[in-house]
Amino acid sequence: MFSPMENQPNKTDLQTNVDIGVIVCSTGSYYVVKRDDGSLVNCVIKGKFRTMNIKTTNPVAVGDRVHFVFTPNSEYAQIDSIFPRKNYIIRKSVNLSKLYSIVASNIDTAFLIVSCKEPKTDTMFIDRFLVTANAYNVPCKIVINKVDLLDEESEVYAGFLTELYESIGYEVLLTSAVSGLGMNKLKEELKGKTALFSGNSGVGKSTLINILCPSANQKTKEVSSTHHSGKHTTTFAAMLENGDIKIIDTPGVKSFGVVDFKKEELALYFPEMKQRLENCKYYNCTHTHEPGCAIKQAVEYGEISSQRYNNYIKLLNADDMA
Ligand SMILES: Nc1nc2c(ncn2[C@@H]2O[C@H](COP(=O)(O)OP(=O)(O)OP(=O)(O)O)[C@@H](O)[C@H]2O)c(=O)[nH]1
Ligand SMILES: [Mg+2]
Ligand SMILES: [Zn+2]
Repeated sequence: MFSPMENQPNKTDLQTNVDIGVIVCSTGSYYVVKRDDGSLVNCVIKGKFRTMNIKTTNPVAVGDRVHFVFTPNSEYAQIDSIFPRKNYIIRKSVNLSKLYSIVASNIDTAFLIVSCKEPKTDTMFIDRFLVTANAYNVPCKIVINKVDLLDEESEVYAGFLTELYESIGYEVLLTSAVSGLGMNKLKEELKGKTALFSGNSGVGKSTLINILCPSANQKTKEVSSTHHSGKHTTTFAAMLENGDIKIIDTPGVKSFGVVDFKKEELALYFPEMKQRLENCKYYNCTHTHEPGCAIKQAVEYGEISSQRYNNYIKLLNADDMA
C-alpha cells in the first residue's frame, strides 16, 4: 500500500509553534489552515512540495497538520511541510486511473452516510467504502439518513442493511434531518472526535452537518433543484466544528473505487471473511474455485451473506484492483 511522501517539519519549526495548524478547507489549489488559537490563514502549497509526490493529485488534505511560511508580497502563506498522519482515506481520481486523491486525514471515525431512497445507496458502494476504510485503518460507522422518506419497499431495504452490517460488527444509525430522529444519538457518537462524512451525492451529508454544527452554513441541494440531480452540491472538503465535535464534509462520490492493494489481501478487509481465513485449505485461497474453502462453505451455510460474497467477487475482478 502506498504511503504519501511526507515533508516533515524540522525542530525549529516545532519550537516556534506559531506557523502551524490544521487544514480545515481545501479546494485543491487553495487551503485554509486553522492555528491552535483559532485564527485562520489562507495558504497555497509551496511549488516544490507539489512535485514531491507524483502519486496523489493533492499532497495535503483537510485534517492534515501542516507548517507554513509567510512570503513577502503575497496574501497567501505557503505550506511547506506536513506532520506525520495518523491515517487517511484516498480515492482514485475519476478520470486518471493511476492517480489518487487524499480525501481527508487524521480521522477518528468515518461515517458513511447512505439513504434507502432518493438516492438508494447499493451494497457495492457501501462495501467499497468499508474495504477502503478498513485497509487504511479508519474505523467506520454507517448512518442511514432520510428515514422519514421510507415507504414499504425502502423500509425493507433499510432493515436489510441494518441487519447485514450489524451482523458483521458495524454500528448502524438511523437518522432523519427532517424529523430529527436519531440526531441526538449521532451527536453523542461525534463528541470529542474528528469525523469524516462520506457518501454518495444527495444523501444529506451537508444537511446533517448544518444541524450538528449550526455555524457550518454548508450549501445543500435545494428541493426545487432536484432536476439537476447528479450535480454535486458540495464541491470541496471542509472541516466544520461545534465545541469538541469536528466533522469533515466532502463532495459526494459516485463510487469509492480506491483499492490500492493486492487481490490476495482483499478478504482481509471483509471482517467476516478475515476471521475464517485460517480454515481455508490453501493459504493463498482466493475463495473462488478452490476446494476446502472455508469462506465458500460459510456462504453456503448462510453464515456469510451472499450479497457480501458477491461484492467480494466483483471487487476481486474490478479494474481498479492490482
Ligand atoms: N426527506 C429528507 N430529506 C433530506 C434529509 N437529509 C437531507 N435531505 C435533503 O436531501 C437533499 C440533499 O441534501 P445535501 O445535504 O445537499 O446532500 P449531500 O450529501 O451533502 O450532497 P453532495 O454535497 O452533493 O454530496 C436536500 O434537498 C436535503 O434537504 C432527510 O433526512 N430527509
Ligand atoms: Mg454536501
Ligand atoms: Zn477460501
